[in-house]
Amino acid sequence: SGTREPVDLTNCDREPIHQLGAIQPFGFLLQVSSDWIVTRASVNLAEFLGVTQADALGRPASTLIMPEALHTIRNKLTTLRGADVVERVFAIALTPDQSKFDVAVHFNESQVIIEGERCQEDRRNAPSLSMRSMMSRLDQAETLEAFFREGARQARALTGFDRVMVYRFDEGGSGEVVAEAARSGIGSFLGLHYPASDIPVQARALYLRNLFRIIADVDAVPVPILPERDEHGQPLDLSMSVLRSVSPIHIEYLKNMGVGASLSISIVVDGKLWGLFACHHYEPRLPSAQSRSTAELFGQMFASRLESRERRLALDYETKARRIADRLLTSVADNASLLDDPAWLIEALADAIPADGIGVWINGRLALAGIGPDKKNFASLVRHLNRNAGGRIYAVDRLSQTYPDLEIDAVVAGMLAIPISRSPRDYVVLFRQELVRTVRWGGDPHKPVEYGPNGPRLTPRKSFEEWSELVRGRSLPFTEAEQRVAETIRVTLIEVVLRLTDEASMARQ
Ligand code: BLA
Repeated sequence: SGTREPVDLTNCDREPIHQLGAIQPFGFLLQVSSDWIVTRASVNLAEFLGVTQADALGRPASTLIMPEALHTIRNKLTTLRGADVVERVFAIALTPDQSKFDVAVHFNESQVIIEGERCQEDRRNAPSLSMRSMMSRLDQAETLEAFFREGARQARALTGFDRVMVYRFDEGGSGEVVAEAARSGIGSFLGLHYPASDIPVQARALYLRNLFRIIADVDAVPVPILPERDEHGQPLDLSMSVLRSVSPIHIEYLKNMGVGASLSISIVVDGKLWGLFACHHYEPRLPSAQSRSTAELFGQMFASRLESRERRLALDYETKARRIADRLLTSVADNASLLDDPAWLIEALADAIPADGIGVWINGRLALAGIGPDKKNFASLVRHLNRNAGGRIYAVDRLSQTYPDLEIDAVVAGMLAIPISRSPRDYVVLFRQELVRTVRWGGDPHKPVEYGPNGPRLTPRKSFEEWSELVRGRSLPFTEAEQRVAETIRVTLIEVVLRLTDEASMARQ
């Protein structure tokens, strides 16, 4: 509508993408009231049901869809009122000519949304993998990386898309391509990172409710649903719609990449949107409704497998970290001079808290391995820590922003300080390098791109560059689990250092 504020690159997280009032043309949409009178319809209705949108309004649905079919659809509905669930009926005849449709149906408050598309069961060329064998292949993957790779491969086998990526969100909503399965010769996005704005916040919220998104043809002309406003002046909420049309900004993004069709399947772990299977095809592509359902189910199974893997990994990590802390204690107790050997310490901690540098500061003496500030700047860092950290574990991922007066190499971006004496004086400090220097680049991120009407920003390549700018001077954050482990190590080291100081002072007496 003309009253809407135009969407551009600065306000796209406010675009009401669930209320665009249109669908993609590969199906029709009907909204009916609780007494099954048509209250809205897509203007392409006649192509599917032989009745125009204008004629359909105000008529009982049973005059458009055969009563037996309507009965089947209605039966599906009774069980799911109120829930965010879409039910499906495959290969059902809706009209007397007996042509088959795949139908999706869901409640929108008291109204019912019916979406239909022509059944394409004859084109079912997807290999008939059983869910069970797919899961067992996933379970055989030994590492998380192998698990993601296998997931991407299977999602590709199910959808037939040219490129399938496993895209993982981080805390702030930016993300990384952590696995990829692709037709050969189309380059790779593996390892690339993108800013949060590429999948704006309302889209991420929507994908948590509606787990499957198909954009079948980027050149498709959206089909309006009329009337646009109901009698209360409200637009239609298409959040749970299968056919929902697409934001022009996102269409632009896909076109700038040369993509013809896009599909994404949500990966929900512990109730949060962990990531997506993001799939591209370089031609238009519409998998059958049946295989889309299978792919959606696969996404859910994958996510539940991932959830238990992550739990197990967290447990393993804590156990391993406790062992490392124990080993550290025994080694240092046997040989106190090990504390003067930061290279040994960084190695000993590598599996628990990976870092690119370590500084051990005891009695004003500095031993440094890997990256980190020089003695003078280390001393002023220690003064800051003495003032602010209060004897506790302290982590930052933007060192130069936190302490602008330090003169340190921009490569040193993250710090985890572990106070190791009762009086805040001695420290073990771990350092991490700037994130943009540690990312693996898949393909060539500087490859030239074509620009569209919305400018050069709207491609993954350009977005990667923007992401790189966003994270300049930042490291991978030290996680909560890592900080808990650091606390265990702190307690261990305090004992050791205390004993060493006692021994030293006794020796002096
Ligand atoms: C949606 N953006 C998406 C989706 C993905 C991406 C996967 C889900 C829909 C789909 O499957 O196509 C982003 N796609 C990526 C990324 C890669 C990829 C990062 O292949 C990396 C390889 N997008 C922008 C900007 C805006 C924007 C600047 O880059 C807004 C100004 C909007 N993206 C946008 C919107 C959607 C979206 C509105 C929702 C589309 C919808 O479901 O209607």
